[in-house]
Amino acid sequence: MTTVGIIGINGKVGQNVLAQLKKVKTPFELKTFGRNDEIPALDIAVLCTDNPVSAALVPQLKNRVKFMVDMSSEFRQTPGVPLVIPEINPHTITAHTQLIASPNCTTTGLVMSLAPLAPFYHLTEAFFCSYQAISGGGKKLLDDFHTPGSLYANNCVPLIGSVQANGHTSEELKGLYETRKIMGWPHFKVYCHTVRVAVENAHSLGVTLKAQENFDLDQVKKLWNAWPNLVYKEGIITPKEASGQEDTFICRLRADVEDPKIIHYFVTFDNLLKGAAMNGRQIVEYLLEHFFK
Ligand code: 2RA
Repeated sequence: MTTVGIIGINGKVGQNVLAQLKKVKTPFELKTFGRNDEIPALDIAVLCTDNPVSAALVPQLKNRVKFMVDMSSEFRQTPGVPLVIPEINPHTITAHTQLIASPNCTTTGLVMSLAPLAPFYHLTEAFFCSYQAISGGGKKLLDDFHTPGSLYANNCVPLIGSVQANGHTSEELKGLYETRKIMGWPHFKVYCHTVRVAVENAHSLGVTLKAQENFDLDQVKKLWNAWPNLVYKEGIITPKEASGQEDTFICRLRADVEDPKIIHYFVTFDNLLKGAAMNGRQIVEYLLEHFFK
């Protein structure tokens, strides 16, 4: 029987991945480990660990684990490590792949909206402003949010991650570089602001997207609705409804007032599910299906 191990079972990500792996229909043997436990030989290991722990574990596990799925950002830009959203680029995993990275949650929301359009439109650039939930900052930020006088209460805070030498935050640079890697578009432009808002769970993005062709709004809605785990809603949908759901939702599609090659829309999705644990589960499902039958 194929063995799947979760490493880092005591953290929030580990617990969320455990809940997700319980939904997998293909039979496998599940093992769980704390981040300091001795890890035996495994077919698949899901690393629910922070960057320094993943960085230390990956070389140690290389000879004992066939596939490693890393939920941290440590290896996302490493050449040869596929950065995978199973609805979009599962083909980047081959029998020779050993390490797979699961992407940033905010980037996931954006690329889920781009991928269905890509075969029909030559997309050239995207701008987004994010409205990111407190849960994206983990237990520490949730505790802070619930403490009287928190900066995050009744507020929006335009700083997520660390500010880099060029003035952009690490979260904003993930939006640019992870989008390029997942879509396989090294020159695609992404302009973004990432902002934390006083919403407990589910991230949102206001997106502006440009193509070389005029957009057909009815076709865009159809393409989104035909894509797995993606739903276009007439009217509005907010993070309150998206929280706890596996689908990524889009609403408020409209053409630009002056340029038919530009559209504007709103995306909302559960950052802990499609933005993290569910994506990890989908990668494991893909591996079980394609490499262990
Ligand atoms: C956040 N994207 O929301 C991050 C979580 N990895 O803070």
